[in-house]
Amino acid sequence: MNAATEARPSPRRQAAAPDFGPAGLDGSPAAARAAAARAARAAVESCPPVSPFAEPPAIPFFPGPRSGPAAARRFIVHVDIDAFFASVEVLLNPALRGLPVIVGGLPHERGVASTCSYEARRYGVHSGMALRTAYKLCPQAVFVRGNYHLYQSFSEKFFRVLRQATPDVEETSIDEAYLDFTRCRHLYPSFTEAARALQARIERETGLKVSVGVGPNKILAKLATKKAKPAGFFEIPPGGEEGFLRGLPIDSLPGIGPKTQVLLRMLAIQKIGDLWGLPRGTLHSIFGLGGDDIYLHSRGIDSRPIVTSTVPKSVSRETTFLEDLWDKRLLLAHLAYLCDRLTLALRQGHGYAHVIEVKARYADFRTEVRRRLLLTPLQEMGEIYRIAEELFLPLYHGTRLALRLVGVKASDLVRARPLPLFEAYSDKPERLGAAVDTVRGKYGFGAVLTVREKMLDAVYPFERDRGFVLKTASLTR
Ligand code: TTP
Ligand code: MG
Repeated sequence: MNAATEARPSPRRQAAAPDFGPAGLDGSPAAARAAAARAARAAVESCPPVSPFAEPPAIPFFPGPRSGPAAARRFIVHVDIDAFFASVEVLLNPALRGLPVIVGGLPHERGVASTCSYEARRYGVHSGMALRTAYKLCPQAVFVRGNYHLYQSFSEKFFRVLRQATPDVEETSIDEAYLDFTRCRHLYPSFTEAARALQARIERETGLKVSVGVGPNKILAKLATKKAKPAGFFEIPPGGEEGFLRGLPIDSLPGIGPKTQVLLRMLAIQKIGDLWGLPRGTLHSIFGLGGDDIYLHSRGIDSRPIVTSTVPKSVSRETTFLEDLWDKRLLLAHLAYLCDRLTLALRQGHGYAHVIEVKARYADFRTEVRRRLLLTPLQEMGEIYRIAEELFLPLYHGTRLALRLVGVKASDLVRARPLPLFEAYSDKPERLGAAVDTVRGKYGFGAVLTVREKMLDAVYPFERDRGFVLKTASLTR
């Protein structure tokens, strides 16, 4: 048995949560926000005016020649496929080229758009938008349900091409990666040319357009890609960092979400350059550890290495139902099926989870999450389902509302299951998983399902190869 305890947020997370200071007199969130803004403004006003370029800041600005010899500069390439799912649909059906295409479901269906073509973005449609809203904004769009397995195979082809350019590839999502060319100095007379050649090669071999950003570290390369989108190439040259960063909107920095933006806008901070006037201590006191990241990233400083391990940080599977659901047995059947798909991904990625999380979204769109930290990381379907069920039942019993979505997530993944100290070691779970995969490899995913999963027969179309075709099969992120 695995000893398991309810997880608390990690200390880093706790510290990173915005410390909004004393609540307003009426204790409402709006009053608390206003009080936080007042406190932040006071903190800012109490600082002497800072001009980061007039006098050397505590931490030097920007990596590269300014902070060391030019040779120490890394050459990081960030690549992201443009409108990925929609582009695959267009590639396979050229009649869609030039049209607004929305992937995720049909206009009258529940659920959200996974993505859309750039033609649809002109009408304000974006990932995560309810399909009905997308239809209102762009009724002439072509709506497609999408096929995750198909996108997965394009993704695999994409990463195969990337790995031919350098061994140092970090996969950050299904269509996005960082590459470090620095170690390949002897292979490439010009890094820039090599990055451009890689872009052309991806397009040739996958048929998909990608955007490429180049910089001396991950944050700058990623921001360069944003500038390059769609289908562009943008390199931040040595010494060009300041000019590049100054005018970018603050929300282009990862980690600056809607709440942080509201607070910063109250301080009249709109652009990354405006952030430079805020001392690190002030950002830290307002946003905790997240404030330190904002301080460093806004200056183009980022020492994070490229993480080449193929084990992702987390794997999740979730689905929105065709109709809100209240039937407990059917809800558990969904949960079991999602656990099955999740553990398949764990086996494929050789990952074991230290944390299992279950998500429930109710009919009123309120979302609740429960997590459990495991002392021994797990991969096996039966055990993960048992924990997911234990986490889910209080979410189900604690409300009178029907549910519109359930999800399960495995995180803090490690590559190998450590040998247990107090239990006999057994490789039975691995052998069972491998046996199931062998049968499925021969006869399709649907060939091996538990009785509980089989209950979904009443709800969804069943395909032998793919199993049940859920309404929205979500991504692994
Ligand atoms: P993104 O790279 O974020 O988006 P994109 O490739 O569609 O568009 P672009 O990069 O040009 O801005 O995500 C890659 C794919 O992941 C996307 O095509 C669909 C899927 N996805 C979801 O399913 N849900 C989401 O919320 C997001 C953001 C993406
Ligand atoms: Mg993309």
